Amino acid sequence: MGLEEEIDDIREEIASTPYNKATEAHIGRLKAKLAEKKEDLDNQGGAGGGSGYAVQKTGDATVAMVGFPSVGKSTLLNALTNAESKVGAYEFTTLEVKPGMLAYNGANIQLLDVPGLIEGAAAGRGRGREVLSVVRTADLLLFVISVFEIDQYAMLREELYENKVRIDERPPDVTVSKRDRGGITVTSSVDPGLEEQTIKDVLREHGYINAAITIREELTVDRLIDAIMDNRVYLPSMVAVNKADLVDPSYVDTVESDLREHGLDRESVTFISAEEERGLGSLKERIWADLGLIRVYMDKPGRGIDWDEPLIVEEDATVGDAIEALGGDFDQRFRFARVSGPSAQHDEQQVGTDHELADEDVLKLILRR
Ligand SMILES: Nc1nc2c(ncn2[C@@H]2O[C@H](COP(=O)(O)OP(=O)(O)OP(=O)(O)O)[C@@H](O)[C@H]2O)c(=O)[nH]1
Ligand SMILES: [Mg+2]
Repeated sequence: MGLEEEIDDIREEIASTPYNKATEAHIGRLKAKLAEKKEDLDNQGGAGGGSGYAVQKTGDATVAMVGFPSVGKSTLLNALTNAESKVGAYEFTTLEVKPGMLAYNGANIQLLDVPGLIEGAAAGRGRGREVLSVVRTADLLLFVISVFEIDQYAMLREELYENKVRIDERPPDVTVSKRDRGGITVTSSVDPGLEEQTIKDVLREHGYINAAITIREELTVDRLIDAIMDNRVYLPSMVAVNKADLVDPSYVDTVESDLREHGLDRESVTFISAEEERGLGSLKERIWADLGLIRVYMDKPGRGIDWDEPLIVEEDATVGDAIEALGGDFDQRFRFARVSGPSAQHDEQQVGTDHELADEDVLKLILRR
């Protein structure tokens, strides 16, 4: 029997087994086996992939735009960035990942037009893998869907899930460590939501014989498997609903109920028209907010405050993180810093490396010579 047939068989057995306490461990074993077989399948004919799609990550952050053909990804990329991506009235105009740079709040945000996620993945593992490898490295996913085809959202999420991308989810709070002896022991600080036998069986199915697992959240079998497999990526996402210019007022109710069906609503998405360049201000604002970046204006000795090119760091960054982002030997020469602005109690407050910065702070480093 080939791997694909084996996978189909396991899938069928899972689907036909009712889920209850008595069958939980059995389903756990099946799901763990399925995850392993899928991994084997993905690793078959491994060498191929990589070329063509390999896009260098640059800038302060990277946003991957995913969407079906012809939803307007290239039009949006062109409207938001310096890129000149080909736009077409037919499907599959864009066959490779196209980068563009969005300048916003003094930051350089790299936008990637990632075409053919669904088709790429369906057309062959090699091709799909190339597309997905780009998605996996992004800091934020921007789903671009057409206002007339809201259900594309569910399909995109499903395809990403199948390909080990977890969206708007935190990594499971679980640690597994191998040991030399003692079998498998389960420790949990909360009710793990699964039978101990299930947890042990799933671990065994993944090849563990002696191991200690510590669980700090309520799990499902799928989340337990995610915790054990170390190749899941966890990405935040947002949704742009494009072609809003084509919506007739009488169709708005339909759009809203379509959104609700997918757990979305008018507030959680951003309506845009890439073609007519509408809604793009809100979209940019939201990208910025979701990336969770802050601007820190450096007060440079003898040159004053650089208001044009702030240092861009993550929102919980400390003075120490800022120094690291600056590079060079500032860390060795650091004596103290002076901070003015939102995070400071008063202007030029003297702080150390563990002071947490806020958006639009002004930072002056006092260094040893
Ligand atoms: N009315 C309207 N048309 C749009 C909008 N955005 C894109 N289009 C049109 O939709 C078609 C497809 O746009 P593209 O930007 O090429 O779409 P894409 O998502 O890049 O498509 P692929 O590269 O094939 O995956 C073109 O004819 C665009 O002019 C919009 O906001 N409103
Ligand atoms: Mg395109």
